[in-house]
Amino acid sequence: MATNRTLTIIKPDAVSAGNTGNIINDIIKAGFKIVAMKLVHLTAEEAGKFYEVHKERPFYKDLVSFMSSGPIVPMILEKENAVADFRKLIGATNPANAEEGTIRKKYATNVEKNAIHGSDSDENANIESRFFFAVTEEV
Ligand code: IDP
Ligand code: MG
Repeated sequence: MATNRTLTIIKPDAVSAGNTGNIINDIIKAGFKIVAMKLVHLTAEEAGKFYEVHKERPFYKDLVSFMSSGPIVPMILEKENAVADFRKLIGATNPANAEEGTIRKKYATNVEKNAIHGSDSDENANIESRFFFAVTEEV
């Protein structure tokens, strides 16, 4: 079942570099509507919980430290085919492999500090939206 919402996070590297406004502009220009948004600074424990699926990966510890290093901007976005279309808009995990014009190509520094998160499935869009927001309906 395809839903029309996804969860994104503008990551600490992009927020601290002053790219929040430009990234939000790209998201809106691509046809996404912002349904919820806030600025929050996660503790290491909270960041660890958000990325729990990656806890066996070699980069987990660094990722948790990076994601709790400064403020981030999570948002729930709405658009037809939101999850897949948003993954396309942000580009590959490693900006070196990201297509021209994608958010990661434009704003990411490297495979870890890659500017932005996008849910990888409708199920995770729901779980991740509930992590940050008091969502009462199916995302
Ligand atoms: P995704 O964000 O494109 O879905 P995932 O594989 O789910 O990529 O990884 C989650 C996050 O972990 C990435 O966005 C990136 O910040 C970080 N990451 C992924 N692979 C590596 C790596 O090989 N080295 C360091 N950090 C990584
Ligand atoms: Mg992922």
